[in-house]
Amino acid sequence: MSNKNKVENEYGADQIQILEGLEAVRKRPGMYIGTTSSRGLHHLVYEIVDNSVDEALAGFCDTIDVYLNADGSCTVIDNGRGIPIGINQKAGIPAVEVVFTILHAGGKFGGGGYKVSGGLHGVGASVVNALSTWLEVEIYHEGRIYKQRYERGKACYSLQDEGPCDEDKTGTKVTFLPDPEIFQETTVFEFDVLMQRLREMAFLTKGIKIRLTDFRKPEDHNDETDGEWKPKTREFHYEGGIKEFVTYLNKSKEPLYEDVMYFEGTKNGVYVEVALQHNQSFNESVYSFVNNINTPEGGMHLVGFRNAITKTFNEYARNNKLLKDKEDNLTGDDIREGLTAIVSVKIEDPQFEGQTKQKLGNSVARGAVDSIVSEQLTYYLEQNPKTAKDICEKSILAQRAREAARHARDLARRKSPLEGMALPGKLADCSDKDPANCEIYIVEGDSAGGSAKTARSRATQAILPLRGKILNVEKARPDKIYANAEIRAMITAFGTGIHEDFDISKLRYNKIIIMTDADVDGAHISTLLLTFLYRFMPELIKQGHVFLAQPPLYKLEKNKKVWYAYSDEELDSILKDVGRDSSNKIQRYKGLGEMDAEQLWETTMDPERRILLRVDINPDTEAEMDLVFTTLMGDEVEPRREFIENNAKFVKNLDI
Ligand code: TSJ
Repeated sequence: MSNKNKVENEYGADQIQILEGLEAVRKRPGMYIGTTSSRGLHHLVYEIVDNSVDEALAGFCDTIDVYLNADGSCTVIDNGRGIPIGINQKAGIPAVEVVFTILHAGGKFGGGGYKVSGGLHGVGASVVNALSTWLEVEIYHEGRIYKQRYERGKACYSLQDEGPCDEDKTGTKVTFLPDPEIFQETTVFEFDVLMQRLREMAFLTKGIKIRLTDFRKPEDHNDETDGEWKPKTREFHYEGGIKEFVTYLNKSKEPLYEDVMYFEGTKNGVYVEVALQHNQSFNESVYSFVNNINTPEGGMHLVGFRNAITKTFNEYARNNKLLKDKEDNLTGDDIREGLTAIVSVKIEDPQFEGQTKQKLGNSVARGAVDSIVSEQLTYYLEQNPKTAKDICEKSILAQRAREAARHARDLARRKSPLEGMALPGKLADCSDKDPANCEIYIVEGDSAGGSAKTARSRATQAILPLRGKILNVEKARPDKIYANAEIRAMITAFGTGIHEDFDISKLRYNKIIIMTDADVDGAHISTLLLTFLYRFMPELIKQGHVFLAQPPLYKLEKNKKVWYAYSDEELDSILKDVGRDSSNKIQRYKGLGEMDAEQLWETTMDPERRILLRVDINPDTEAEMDLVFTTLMGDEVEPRREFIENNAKFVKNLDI
């Protein structure tokens, strides 16, 4: 080693807690990364990038590059100080080797600033190393390059001085190849999945520049694309941070006022950032983060935020006579109607609670968010009376509509099958009483509904035909939504209730299957239905109960034999096999209605033969899913057109 004289940069040796060897990680990877599915695979990248983000938060790095390499490996490079290379006193090896080979509790080295990688991942670089076939690290420090390689967690050689580099170049480069022995489902990184999360990280860390570049060529590329192929690259850089995140989330909605409010401060060791803007819709889209990781179940920071805005707006409305003395206070729900907000806190030692360990438990965060938001929002409202009045007036309208909605909802609830009331008349229910065996097809149109009723397996398959246009819940007032017959039919049939009354244990069907025509109108109806489910019963989607049926696009007959094709590619390949000639009459299905009951059963409903797409939400980037639905269903036509043109992305969110 040629770096003996560079050991002055010693740090935190004793604070690294050596817990156990990397063998344990390989034996039980799920214990360390939650899952070895595609989600776990992508967490490896986030884990490495988190380290660079920490370096940026400490003020020493402003650019992070992520490469997806042609050999399936992933590279992360930053321009920070470089992982320290000095000998760690306790372990007797360079600090960088400690980072990669010893399972540590994370956290403490580095000192100063926040070690933000916590929460669900934040397991450390050693876990990534343990789960990689190989990993290489390069450190650029004082004009030299230091390198080490590991295989399945074990160092291949001790840290090497690889020679000179540019004097003022500093940073860390890590390249790793996920081990297929561990990630048996898939070891292929998805550009779009990484892009969403890296964009989110860039929003959450204002000023940082994060680039993602895909050097992988499409496997089945042909000669035409060969010559002009270029790596795909995206760059994310937001000086405004979460303020720009809110603008991004509201981009396909109509803002109620121009400004995005932004509040920031540190109290009792908690760094708090909040950005918010109301839009003309009726949905609440508030997303909370702790140390850059989203907290779908909220927790103390969210409680503090809600408390602060409820209190502050009521105070403002009273003081300015927007609420009369005899009128009721606005509720939190009233004020949050049409609110898009990001609540982001950074805290030294986050405690996660709840069933899925995603709910922030530190009560110090409640007080910090409450006091910073209350103080700065009060000041903002005083300085911006027009905006303040617009928000109060919208909330007062919401308050009035809430009464009407509650009335309508009570009616819907009383009709709930669980309270012994009738199921919707047009529902053809199944006879099996165990929900685990049961599924419900939501079918567009009476004629297709009729075929489906004939075709179905009566014991386990229920059919609910829906008539006419489905209400767009992105645009309608809550009272109108609850009064809608189709919506009420679905709510009563599913049995779970909605919003805060939602109870998954009352679900009457294990699978909810949306079956629409395989054309543009059918896709539109599917998205309307998905939007309803996402806004009213998101857990149904999150817990994997919602599916899209896949009716075939073509039927091909030749010599009394029949084939069905579910895509143009499939039709081509069938034609290749059976031969394309005048004796086959290809039929293109324009709608479900063109199929008789038997065909519908064979192609779309028979559990043995059908294809179902499971609708899924990436829990790592939930806020972005909100954007998918608002883009598809919102007021602005242009983003929707763009989105539908680019609809491969949407299909990516579906799993077979
Ligand atoms: F994951 C990882 F550990 F492998 C990793 C760490 C991967 C990548 C791409 C970058 C990093 C990383 C670590 N970037 N920057 C740092 N910085 C430090 O580790 C560091 C440097 C100096 C000091 C100091 O006190 O002088 C402290 C720290 C934590």
